[in-house]
Amino acid sequence: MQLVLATNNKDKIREIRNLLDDLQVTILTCDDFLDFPEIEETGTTLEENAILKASGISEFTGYAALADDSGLEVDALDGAPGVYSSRYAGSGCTYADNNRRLLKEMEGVPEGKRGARFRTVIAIDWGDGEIETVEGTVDGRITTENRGVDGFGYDPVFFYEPAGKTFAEMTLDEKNKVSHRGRALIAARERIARRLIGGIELE
Ligand code: ITT
Repeated sequence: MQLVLATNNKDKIREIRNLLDDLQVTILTCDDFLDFPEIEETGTTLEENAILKASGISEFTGYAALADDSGLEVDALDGAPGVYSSRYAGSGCTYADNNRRLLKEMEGVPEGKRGARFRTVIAIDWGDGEIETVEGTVDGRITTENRGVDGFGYDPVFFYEPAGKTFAEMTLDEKNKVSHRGRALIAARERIARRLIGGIELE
């Protein structure tokens, strides 16, 4: 089975590859195609955007495609940045710009009110008219400063209580075991396994 990862985000590709590594599936990425398109995220929910990306790339490549749309939902900001997480500080902004804006918006918010969650919706367009979606979330809280250098995006400001660390202070394996994307991918693995002819052994 061939499965195209419908994303141009190298950080996501690294995490998704790591989690689907042991499946008998050939993972293709944007690097395997000429003029791999950037699908416009015009939806108003993570689910709509995940489906838009999976379907757009499945149509472009002719293969099954898996897309992830993720966002950070901060309680004190009524769920923002949410579906707009990648461009919170404006179009063309960097991860650092987004974190700077978030920490600014959260200035003065007391410790007990800094709750947040990462949410991922994964859509798989099987290329035969069927589309499936699965979801994963993880709860944490927003720090008052950047901590750690690993991971990407909002990882340096997302404190994960059970580990006593931010996601950027955790290794990729530690993060993948508990993260929104990790949890969504465990569900996605099941769907992929069901499609594999003859089935496979899952851990
Ligand atoms: P694609 O659409 O090409 O997949 P993207 O970066 O635009 O890549 P999203 O639309 O899902 O991805 O945007 C989500 C943003 O949320 C992303 O740019 C990061 O800033 C942040 N984000 C997503 N997953 C994250 C993670 O595991 N840790 C920290 N931040 C994350």
